[in-house]
Amino acid sequence: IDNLSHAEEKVSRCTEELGSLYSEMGFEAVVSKIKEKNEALEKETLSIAVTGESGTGKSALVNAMRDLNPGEPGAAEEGTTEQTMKVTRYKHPKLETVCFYDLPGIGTLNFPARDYAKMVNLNTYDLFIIVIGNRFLEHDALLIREIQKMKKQFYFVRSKIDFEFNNLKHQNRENDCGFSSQEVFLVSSRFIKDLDFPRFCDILESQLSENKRYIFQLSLPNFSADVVRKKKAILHRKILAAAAASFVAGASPIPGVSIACDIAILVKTFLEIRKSFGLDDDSLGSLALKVGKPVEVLKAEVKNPFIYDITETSVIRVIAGSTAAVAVMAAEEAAHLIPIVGSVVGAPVSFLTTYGILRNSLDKFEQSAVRVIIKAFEA
Ligand SMILES: Nc1nc2c(ncn2[C@@H]2O[C@H](COP(=O)(O)OP(=O)(O)O)[C@@H](O)[C@H]2O)c(=O)[nH]1
Ligand SMILES: [Mg+2]
Repeated sequence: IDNLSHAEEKVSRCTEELGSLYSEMGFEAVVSKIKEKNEALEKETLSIAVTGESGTGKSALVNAMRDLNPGEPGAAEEGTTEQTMKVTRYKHPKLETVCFYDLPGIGTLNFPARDYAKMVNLNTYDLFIIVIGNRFLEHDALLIREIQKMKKQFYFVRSKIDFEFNNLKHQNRENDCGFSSQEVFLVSSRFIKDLDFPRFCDILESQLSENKRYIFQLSLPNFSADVVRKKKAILHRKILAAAAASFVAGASPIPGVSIACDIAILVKTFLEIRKSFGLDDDSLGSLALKVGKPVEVLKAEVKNPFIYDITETSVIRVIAGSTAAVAVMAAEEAAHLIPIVGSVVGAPVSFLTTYGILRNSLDKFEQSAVRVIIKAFEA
């Protein structure tokens, strides 16, 4: 199943592999394996703590990492000088198992260093981002000591680089806090595709466990073709899960198309793919605002009209249009599969059709997503 998650797998190749999995374990076993993996992925949580002095850009960074512009619904308020007095949670707008936490400063009157770990439940976070200003503070060192006791990962980020670029030219990038082996990532929450932000994400994800890595990748703003490619690999798993769900639902043939698959599952999965690739209206509007371009300019890069019109009717049209490729493949595969599966003759067809239709469209969605990004970020 892991082998199947490669983004570039072809449909035929994939069904071939499924076929062999299938003959070893039986189709029901394959389906429950796919379901089990998908449920684990959907249940997985990622908790990212962000801490640092007031004014260093924490709120802006939490917004940027959740792909929210300042002032958008759900965005953290920027520019408040008030110290955070409690842990504040910010959910990711598209993935609610991914949360950011703005932690209050350590060593303050309300949060003495020795009680801090307990008071903010330090052991519940997966990783820590310490946003530093132009100097390293004793508070940061105190916090790191606590994080190290918990054997958790922490990262230094210096933000607002676009703003402070001129000052920074006269400084060096080393920090002077006794943690000089640790890199300080230079980022700007206004220009996330630039400076160290992409590399920061790469390093961060490389240190996460498998499912946490997947949801982190899915949660990222679409700022590069590389991000889109990673999302595609995860969406491929979602497609397998949709096919498994279609099998379990025991989809019956669609009138007029004469192939079996569950339209509701297809619609839901297409919408999920569109959203993950940032091709829905909200995402495009938000991206347009971020890069200061008219949304129509970005929309014009989406060449496939189906992407803007995902309904039961249009999905049936897609199925009808792709019956030549998909249904033939599905029927051929079914011919191999029927002797193995025995009585549930209709079901594997619905699995293969669902898989085939979604998999065929995934490339088109990806191409549009990449075109939009190129357009959005071109000078
Ligand atoms: N130009 C620019 N301004 C930023 C950036 N990050 C934050 N700011 C601004 O700097 C101020 C402080 O940022 P904020 O995120 O509220 O800092 P916090 O107190 O650490 O949460 C706000 O006015 C932000 O809009 C950035 O990357 N670039
Ligand atoms: Mg703040």
